[in-house]
Amino acid sequence: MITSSKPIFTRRTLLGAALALSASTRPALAQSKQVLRISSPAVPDDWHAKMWTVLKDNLDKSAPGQFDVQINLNASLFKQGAEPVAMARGNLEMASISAFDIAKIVPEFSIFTAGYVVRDPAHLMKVFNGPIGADLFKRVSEKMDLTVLSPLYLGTRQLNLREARNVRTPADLKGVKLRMPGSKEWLFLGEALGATATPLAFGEVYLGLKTGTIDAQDNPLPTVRSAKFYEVTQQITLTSHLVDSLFICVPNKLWNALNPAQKTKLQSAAQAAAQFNNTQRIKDEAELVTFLKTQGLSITTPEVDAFRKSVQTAYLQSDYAKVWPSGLLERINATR
Ligand code: KDO
Repeated sequence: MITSSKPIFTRRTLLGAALALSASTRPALAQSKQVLRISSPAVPDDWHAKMWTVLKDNLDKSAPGQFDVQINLNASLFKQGAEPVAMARGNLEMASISAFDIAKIVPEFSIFTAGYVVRDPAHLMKVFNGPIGADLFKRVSEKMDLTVLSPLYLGTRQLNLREARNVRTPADLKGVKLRMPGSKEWLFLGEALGATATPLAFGEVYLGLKTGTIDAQDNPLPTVRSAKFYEVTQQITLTSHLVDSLFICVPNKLWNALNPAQKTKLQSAAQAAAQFNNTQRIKDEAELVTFLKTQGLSITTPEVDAFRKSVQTAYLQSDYAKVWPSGLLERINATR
């Protein structure tokens, strides 16, 4: 019961009401901006984390006031690999999705999870920016409800061992606990390399190497640098087993709601981000062997042909290859 004779609307309540009013008008203003929540497991110092700022700056310039880009790194918003489901549920607007995560839903995509198929970054971009990419991205749209805005080069994956070891062929990795991201597609690659594949999220790899719960991990050299794996490992073995890719995606629902000018601007911002990442990453890959040597790591070159043979045989005999569309491997090989 109100017993006071004071007026109900004091200065404070008026101020409160004014604030509440401004808060209630805020969503309406925000609605005119398309929110783009981005989630990535990448560490801030990695090029494929920094590329999101390139995308944001690009959009702020080309479409001022139209997009609200929110960058979440270190898997702080969604755990690694959970991004496609988060986008399907409407909880995430943008991510760079791995071929391994796409292959879970679009099985023919597993051709890009197989080691020693893509030759180098130029081959990768030619394949995905040409008719092969167009066909496969159509499948991604149909089966995952995602629009691929741009492929990008994650780097060429190399072995990185906690302790120095003579690794010439896959047989030399027998019993080595090689950390791979946690899905059967990744584990298959680890086993094909001759190791005992052990699933672990990216964010736990540094500690795993430090404490010895894993013996090795595989990642491109720029990631070895940015995630500081060189601090807790002694050797890089240049197997170059996977020229790895990611795909910048948005949900179809979001894409279809944009007007044609916004579509063009969003796609070119994604392409600019990917281009920035690719350029920096390729430059880094050429220079990092020297850097890693100065950090005390030994860099060894194995019999790459022995690894290639083992990995290719494993894939060709697997169920993965059974769903590769007839002629696709040949078309990829013939892309120059
Ligand atoms: C990794 O976990 O080893 C991996 O390189 C897999 C990639 O698909 C990608 O998720 C990447 O991590 C992260 O973006 C962190 O660099």
